[in-house]
Amino acid sequence: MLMTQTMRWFGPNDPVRLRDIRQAGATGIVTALHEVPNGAVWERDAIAVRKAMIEDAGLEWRVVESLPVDEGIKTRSGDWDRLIDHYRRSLTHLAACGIDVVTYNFMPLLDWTRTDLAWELPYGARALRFEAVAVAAYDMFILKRPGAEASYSDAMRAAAEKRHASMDERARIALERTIIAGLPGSEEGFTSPQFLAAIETYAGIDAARLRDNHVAFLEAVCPVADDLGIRLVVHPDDPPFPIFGLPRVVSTEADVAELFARVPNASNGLCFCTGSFGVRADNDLPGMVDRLGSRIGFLHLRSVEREADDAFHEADHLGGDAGMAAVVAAVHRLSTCEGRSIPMRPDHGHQMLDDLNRTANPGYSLLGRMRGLAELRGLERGIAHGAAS
Ligand code: DNO
Ligand code: MN
Repeated sequence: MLMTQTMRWFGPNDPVRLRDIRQAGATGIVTALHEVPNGAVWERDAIAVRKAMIEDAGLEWRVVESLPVDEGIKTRSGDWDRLIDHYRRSLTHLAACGIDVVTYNFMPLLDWTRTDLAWELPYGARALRFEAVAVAAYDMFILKRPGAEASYSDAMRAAAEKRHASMDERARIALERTIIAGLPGSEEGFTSPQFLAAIETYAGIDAARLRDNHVAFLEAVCPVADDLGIRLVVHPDDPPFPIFGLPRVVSTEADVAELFARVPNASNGLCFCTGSFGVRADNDLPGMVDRLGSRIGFLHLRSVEREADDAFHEADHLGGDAGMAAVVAAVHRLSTCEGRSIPMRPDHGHQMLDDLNRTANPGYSLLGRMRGLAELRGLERGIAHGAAS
């Protein structure tokens, strides 16, 4: 069984059009009702209209990414019951429209985080990059988060101070925006004062408490998802370690194994994102595919290259540190064994060729993702052929 090739589409406002995605060779679309505010119900009619738009372009709405989990659920505060009721209703409406894979994440406040959206590669394409020292510089000297110093080693503090001193006002504002204004697909964006206030809402929520809140969410929605035949797949933390003193609890194999042990429902699944897990050298990616197997309902395939000092940049899909051939071989074993075609997307791609002169969502321009998809497709075909001959 080969993977189902999909691409993310941000809806009618995405400069990348459905017909472009079709030409790239994908058959499936991954999208969300991005216009619906966090915590509100996705109405059945709105889902059906978006689905028809996708089908008119000859594609299938294969996966939802994301059905946002409101901060009130993550902090388990305020109108938790009402938010859970909304989540269940949205799932019911999605199932009624025939959509059965729903992605979410449980990262406090920030979704995926980068510090540079246009980092030039030696051959002229541009990549997304994360540098912990830039985050520390922003945290201590621009955001001025109370107690921030305690989050960093002496060496990191010194490097961050130097980095901050080397930036002019424009660079500081650009860094602030890159980190907290909200990358594509993020559910929220902040200004620095808003971000400081939001961090306060996590006072007293440590990793253990966040895990409990995650379990409480799953215990409330998984029985409904089980009945509906929906797989809820959690996207791992990106990057897979705490930032801004906020806990992150979906970063390692042990984290997700614990989640599946505590909530064994069939609907409790994983979006296996190689670019997120792969930032940590201690995550054994092919081994995770082997061991987490049936829990994996969706694949994000891309690679990162780890640099010194907790920095990384997004590498070519078959390059970098992911070891993509071994990952895809493990996926092939899994799908062959279970007889199911797992949806995948090339996750992000480099900005390259004509896309360097076009505006698109960072990480989500067409040509780099098309290149990634083509390489992954070829890799999988080769592996399938080798396995069959
Ligand atoms: C970034 C994405 C994430 C992902 C969410 C899922 O490119 O992988 O924003 O969609 O974390 O909820
Ligand atoms: Mn991902």
